[in-house]
Amino acid sequence: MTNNIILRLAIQRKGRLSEDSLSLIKECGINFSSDTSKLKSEARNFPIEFLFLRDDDIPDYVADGVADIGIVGENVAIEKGKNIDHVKKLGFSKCRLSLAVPKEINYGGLGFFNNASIATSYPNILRNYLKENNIQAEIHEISGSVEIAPGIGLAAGICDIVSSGSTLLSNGLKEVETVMHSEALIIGNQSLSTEKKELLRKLIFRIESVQKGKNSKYILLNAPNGRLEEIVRLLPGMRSPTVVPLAKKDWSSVHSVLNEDEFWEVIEKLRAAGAEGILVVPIEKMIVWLLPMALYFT
Ligand code: PRT
Ligand code: ZN
Repeated sequence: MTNNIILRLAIQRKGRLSEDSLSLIKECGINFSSDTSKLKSEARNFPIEFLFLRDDDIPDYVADGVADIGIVGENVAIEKGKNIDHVKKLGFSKCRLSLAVPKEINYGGLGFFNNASIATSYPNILRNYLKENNIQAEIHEISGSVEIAPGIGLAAGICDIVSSGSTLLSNGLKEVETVMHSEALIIGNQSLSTEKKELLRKLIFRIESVQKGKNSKYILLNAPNGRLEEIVRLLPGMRSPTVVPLAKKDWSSVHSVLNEDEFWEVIEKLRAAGAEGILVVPIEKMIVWLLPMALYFT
């Protein structure tokens, strides 16, 4: 038992990470008040407390142990360079950190940035990237509205977060290099007690079950027994498909789980193999012990 031990999770108070972070926790069956105007909130049915903070402060709080874990963009986790564990990528708030230049520039490669100045809010990531690529550039650190820097003559280019690309476009810029890809990430304090690690393991187990469910579909179909072998071969299932006889002679019902990525391709093959009455049902949660999580906790 983990009596009175509470895991403290830092979540962005307001911004691009907040909503998806809160929904993910709720999908894990954890009930709490998501009123982020408060500083803290405690769950009613899981030993976890939420701290609502600015995303830039979260790596510090986690490194110092004020929070045990936090959800931030990988870009922030890496930029802050704190001693924290990167526990689990969450698959939302996907974006990239890119170099961009005015669209009229005839860009011929990274050499363009030699002896040029680049405006960014990510000086550490940019410095490493330039070093790895042997480029000598001057880094102008600015905290917001980076995209206006070339237009006002502050820098030749910028290094900033890009998602749809429309901010660059509306500021007359074009993306020329990707420095890193980023998504939301759970970070963790490096000296969590055994009890807190156990709570974190439980939380991640739930998160992975929700994510796996979202990426999978439950499929039911009818098949003539003569084609069963071929159809079963197309459906891996969690272990193997379930096959039950139909009331109609020489027919069976086959149930299985399909991954979203291979879904349409397999459906086509099933149809060609004689499957009929195919039903597809969403899966709320799928309980599987996944390897990356097992590795983190061993
Ligand atoms: O107030 P607080 O400090 O907590 O929040 P913030 O304003 O610093 O961060 P926020 O909420 O903007 O972003 C939080 C995290 O979301 C970032 O650290 C990224 O990991 C991730 N993320 C995903 C993004 C974007 N997409 C994004 N599009 N962060 C910022 N942007 C900005 C970008 O800076 C640029 O101004 O959106 C603009 C570009 O978007 P497009 O779609 O026009 O390309
Ligand atoms: Zn921020």
